[in-house]
Amino acid sequence: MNDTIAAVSTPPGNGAIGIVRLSGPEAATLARQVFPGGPNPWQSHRAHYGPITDPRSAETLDQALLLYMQGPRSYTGEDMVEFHCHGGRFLVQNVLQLLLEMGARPAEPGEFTQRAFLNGRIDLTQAEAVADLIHGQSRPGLAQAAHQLEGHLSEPIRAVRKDLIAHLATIEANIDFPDEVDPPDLDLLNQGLNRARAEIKRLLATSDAGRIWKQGLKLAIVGEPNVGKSTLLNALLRYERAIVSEIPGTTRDTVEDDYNLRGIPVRIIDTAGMRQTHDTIEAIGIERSQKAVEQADLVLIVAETPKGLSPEIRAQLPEWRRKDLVLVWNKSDLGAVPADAADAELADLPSAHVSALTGLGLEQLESLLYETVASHHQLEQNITINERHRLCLLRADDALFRVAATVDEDLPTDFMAIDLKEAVLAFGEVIGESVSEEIIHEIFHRFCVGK
Ligand SMILES: Nc1nc2c(ncn2[C@@H]2O[C@H](COP(=O)(O)OP(=O)(O)OP(=O)(O)O)[C@@H](O)[C@H]2O)c(=O)[nH]1
Ligand SMILES: [Mg+2]
Repeated sequence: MNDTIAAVSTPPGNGAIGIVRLSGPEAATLARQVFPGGPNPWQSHRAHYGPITDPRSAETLDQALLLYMQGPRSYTGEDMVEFHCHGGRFLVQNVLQLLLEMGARPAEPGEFTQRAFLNGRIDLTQAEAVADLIHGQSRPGLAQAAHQLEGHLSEPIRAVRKDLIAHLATIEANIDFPDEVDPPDLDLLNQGLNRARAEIKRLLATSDAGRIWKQGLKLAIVGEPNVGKSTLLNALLRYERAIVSEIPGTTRDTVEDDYNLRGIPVRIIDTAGMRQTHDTIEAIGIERSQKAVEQADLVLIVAETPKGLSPEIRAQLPEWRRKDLVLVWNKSDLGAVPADAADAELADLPSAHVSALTGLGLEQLESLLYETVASHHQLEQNITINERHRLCLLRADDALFRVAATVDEDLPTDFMAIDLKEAVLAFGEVIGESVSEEIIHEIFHRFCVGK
């Protein structure tokens, strides 16, 4: 962290403005070499206007705004300079190149945010929230990320961790100085363990919603050939994505697109109709249909009124029931009543009557899909945890379970100390208080360069 890093922070391509960033002890000195304008020294947190010039050739590259943010009151906590240039792809690359030639080092992906973390400006959950904000795909997902950036996920973690550290301190003091320090009050310890585990349980329950709002769901449309799967895909997407024809076996390969289900980002997958076939290519397509179901969170089985479900589809139902299933009776414009209306095997499945062709019942189907997801997942959450947090919390919970067992069995306090320490470490890993180099590297390398 002794060197000064530089990167283009706006996406590649031409745009209205392009931002080149510098951070580190030499940021101001380096910037001064290529931006002689404005007062010397620049005022912190003020914009200064002037030319960017190569000092060796006196060639002017651009007229730009320079923003100087003196550390520690900056994103990284170090001295930072941002050049707001005209947003030409080559132009910003030239400005970056000039700064590199003056002595800056190219920043690694996420290195600005990593420095913010290492300098204590933000904790690890806040750094992750920055990435979630950038990659956010839904309004609730963004709201959760913004909340997390404010530190609202760290708060309960810190509180529990602090409480456990206090218990650990008492136990260790008693181990080290048994004559001077009383043994721990086991009732108090048990209460602490219960509170911590209740908090873990509450946080774990939010991981599902976090995944859904931030990463989205996969939805597969399956069924026999010619029932109108591709027509339904097009109707949901509101454009002609897949080929539709009256010939059974039209869709050969899976067809995917992004679809917004009342705010939930959904990857929707239309599949080849399932039937017995001797056609090699169609058979490969049907295999892919099976894979799509396996990978989906939500499966839409399309059937045609009044034909009902074929034996091939029925045979798969027990396996498919492990997913969220919705039954769609299509072609309701033809006026027929579904043959399976009183079918006991299907009675419990949420179902909708639609005409993918005319759009009849489509809104009700979308409501049903949303409700099906909502009924199995607690979608309304201010704060959600991600997979990394989930694994840390599970580890903490295991350790606390062992502490409780040790207390129960009246075992020596040394045993309690070991597992309490493990729980404290796991909590610390969530917020980044105790975290390995590898994990830090892994988290920040998922960021863009320049962030
Ligand atoms: N009347 C009516 N016809 C429909 C409806 N939906 C689809 N069709 C027709 O049914 C035929 C098959 O539609 P597709 O969407 O290609 O069916 P598919 O399930 O994708 O078929 P495969 O790709 O072969 O598996 C086409 O002629 C559609 O116009 C509907 O709601 N009402
Ligand atoms: Mg099709």
